[in-house]
Amino acid sequence: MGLRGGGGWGGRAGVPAPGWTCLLLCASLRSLLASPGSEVNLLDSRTVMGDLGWIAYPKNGWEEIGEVDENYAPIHTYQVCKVMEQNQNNWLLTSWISNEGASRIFIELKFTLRDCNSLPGGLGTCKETFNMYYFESDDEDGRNIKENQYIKIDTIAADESFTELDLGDRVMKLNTEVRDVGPLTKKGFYLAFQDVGACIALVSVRVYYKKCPSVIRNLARFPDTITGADSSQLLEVSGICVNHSVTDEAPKMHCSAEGEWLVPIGKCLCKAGYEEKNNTCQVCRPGFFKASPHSPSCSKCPPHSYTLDEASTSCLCEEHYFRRESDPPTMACTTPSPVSSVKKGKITKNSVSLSWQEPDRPNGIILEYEIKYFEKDQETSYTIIKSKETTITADGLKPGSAYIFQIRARTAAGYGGFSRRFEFETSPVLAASSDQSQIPVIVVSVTVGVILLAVVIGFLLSGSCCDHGCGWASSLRAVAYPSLIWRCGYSKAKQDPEEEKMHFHNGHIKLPGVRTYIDPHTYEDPNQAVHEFAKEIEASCITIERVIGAGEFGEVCSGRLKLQGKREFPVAIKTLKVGYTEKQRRDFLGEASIMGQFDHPNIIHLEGVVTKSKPVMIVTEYMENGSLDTFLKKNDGQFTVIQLVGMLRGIASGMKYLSDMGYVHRDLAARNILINSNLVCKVSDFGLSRVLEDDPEAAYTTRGGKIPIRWTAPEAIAFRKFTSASDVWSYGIVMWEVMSYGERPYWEMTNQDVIKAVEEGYRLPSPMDCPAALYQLMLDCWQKDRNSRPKFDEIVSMLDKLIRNPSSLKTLVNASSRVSNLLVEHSPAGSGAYRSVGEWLEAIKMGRYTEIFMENGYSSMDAVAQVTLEDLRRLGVTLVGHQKKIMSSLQELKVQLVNGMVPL
Ligand code: ACK
Repeated sequence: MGLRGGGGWGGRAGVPAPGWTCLLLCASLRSLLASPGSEVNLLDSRTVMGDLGWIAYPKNGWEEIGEVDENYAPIHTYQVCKVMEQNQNNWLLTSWISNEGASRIFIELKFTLRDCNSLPGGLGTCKETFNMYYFESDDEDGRNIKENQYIKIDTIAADESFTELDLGDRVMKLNTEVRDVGPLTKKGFYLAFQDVGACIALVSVRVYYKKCPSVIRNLARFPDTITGADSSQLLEVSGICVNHSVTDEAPKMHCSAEGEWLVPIGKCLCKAGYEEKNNTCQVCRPGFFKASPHSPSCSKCPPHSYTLDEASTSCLCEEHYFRRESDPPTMACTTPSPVSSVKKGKITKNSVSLSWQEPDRPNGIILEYEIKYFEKDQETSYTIIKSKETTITADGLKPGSAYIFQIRARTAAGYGGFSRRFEFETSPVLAASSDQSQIPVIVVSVTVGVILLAVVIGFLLSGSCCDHGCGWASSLRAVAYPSLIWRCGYSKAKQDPEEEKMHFHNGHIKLPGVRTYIDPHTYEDPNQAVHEFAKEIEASCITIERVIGAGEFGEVCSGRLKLQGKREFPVAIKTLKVGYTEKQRRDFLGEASIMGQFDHPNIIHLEGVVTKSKPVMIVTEYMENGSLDTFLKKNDGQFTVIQLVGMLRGIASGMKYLSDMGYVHRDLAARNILINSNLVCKVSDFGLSRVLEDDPEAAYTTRGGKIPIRWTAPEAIAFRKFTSASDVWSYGIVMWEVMSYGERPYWEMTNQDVIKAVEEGYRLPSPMDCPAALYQLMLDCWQKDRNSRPKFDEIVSMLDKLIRNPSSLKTLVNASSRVSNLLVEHSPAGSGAYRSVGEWLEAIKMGRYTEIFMENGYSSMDAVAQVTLEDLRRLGVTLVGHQKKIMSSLQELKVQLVNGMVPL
């Protein structure tokens, strides 16, 4: 690569030799042009092909080097080097730059600066900094304003200056500095660079703003969003559901000042007839259906049903196959073997008695029969009777008339087909007899009796419900045909509409809209519970890739699941080790029976179970970052407070769902939260026994139960009072774990000491750098009186409020009160004098920087006391979390120094 064109600083006495800018530019210039996705350039001097239009004042100050690169594209480098002359004041003004609506802009300067020490004789006047200014203006008219009207942005110093020796070695030291300006209130601005006697080459100037780029998250589209004016501002942005999707919970995200999307809340779901694929909703193909937005994907039509249309929400039964209206669309259409042999019994002139045999091979228990009859050739007007018996008497018929009868059976799979038609004739009218004169009396008495009986049964049933009883009652009440209404004394209008809507499930009343958790223990057969709540997956659909951990019952693996008609996707697979006992199998699958009842973005999602082959497996969604405690420890100090609050919000939202379902977790702890690659946290670990056999943290209490003491509310430890309020206590401990990046609650105190300290009113101190509002929330969760603790919905709203208003998170628990609250005596940074810088850094878990501190002259605590944030950045401590940790520990040390505690 070579450069053509002018020689830059060539020929001037006492200034560095020419050519170094050129060397530098050749190496890197065009490769630097790409800017990160969330940054939008307003100006990049390296990409401007023509004249930049910048003005130097005075004219002999800054000058442009007229160089071009190998493509003859100009390289706009400005230089000035009046290091030998007194009183320099050289200005370089840019042309007007539109801010394109952004209220906070960033300026990235790339420059080189000559080390004054290396300049013979220039030391007296030579400078090693220059100044950057801006002036806001709605248009180009602002160009002629005076320099003193410009507002200073900063003094720019070089991290790396160079000497002639460097030049000889051809080592170029390009400095990059970024500054930001905001809030801007006009349409644009000018920048100015003031030199006061340095030797500088300004190689490039890039001005940009940041935006959160348009994304689709949780099926909601979030538009390109320019970041806010304030460096800590989070903009709440509402998402719009993608095509063919509907809102589940209003989707929102927060655009941070850094252009990152944070804290996704809510989601859209593909509407019925559509399924999610690659962030879009794709239509269900013919032969497939999806009944509700909450179903995860299109499913193949169940046996004996079909659909020829796209976007089907249910499938139609094939001819002669049936499904009850109340059956879910996932249920197969079936046909019981029809009733075949129907025999007539007693026949009078007004009635026909019939009896029949139960079908040979009914597809399930026959719940009832439906008998349809009508006068021959009068099919449009018919009567239906429902009966649990295999006999009926149809009365109220016309004498001497032919009637057609058809009978069908109903099983759990629905109605079968009607039997063939059977024809019977009532007796003809004979001459009046004394017998006949009594008929009306008998009819009336029988009728009154039936009415009374039905009313009494109805009354009893409305008071007490059991599975069998209500099934019987609803079938009795479902009869709405005139003949039977009259006979039974029931009319649909008189029924209690609530009762009619009631569904019973294994003895549990399920009210519409309120789903409650069903304890699999209530099932006599636990296998039934598993299959009720978990899909059976064929082992051949699963590819196990690697072991990722050990569970109580066997290994936990990662792998892939390929279901028919779906793309393969990653899953976690819990296996049941060989040689298990029946109880172990039951307990193992119990977790799936529980998990399978939940459907929430912050609860680990069950894909299904493998029970028909070995090993028995539980397959769940895969969470890339594993368990939260390990993840936080690995990434100590690396997240913004908002990111941490986002994690806490997710966990609280999952817990709110569980408590709404009536499920008490009992082992809520960061180790039982999983986190995925989007930092979404999900509650997991739903062991059936709930005596926490598998939790290494669980210890036996005096009452014999095994309880994870450090996470458990006092009333649950003392008298096993586990409630959603005790889960709230545990949630407070999880908050503490998250804010302290996976620190162990109560450190190395023994369980007995923890129980004692908590009983005596001591509480964990605030984690370092913890926003006061969050610590207050932790203390609220740890109220002794469980009724005074906040509920999970209140916690979710409180965290939402904090996320919406991040400035409320700026007030931190201050160092001294943090220590004075420390009733359990522990604070790495406050635990006394440190003998060395290394010891101090180790104590605050920043040991990795010891070498850098020592190399840069911070070898004593005395020297460390002088460290500023700027120094930290210079030392290469670039992670904001680490900077904060070090600075706040220093602050604390200084407070103690003032109190004469720590000899710095
Ligand atoms: O911290 P980890 O990597 O996350 O180690 C444990 C290990 O298995 C034993 O429980 C990991 N693990 C459990 N469930 C999942 C899951 N659904 N996705 C990813 N990792 C999981 C857990």
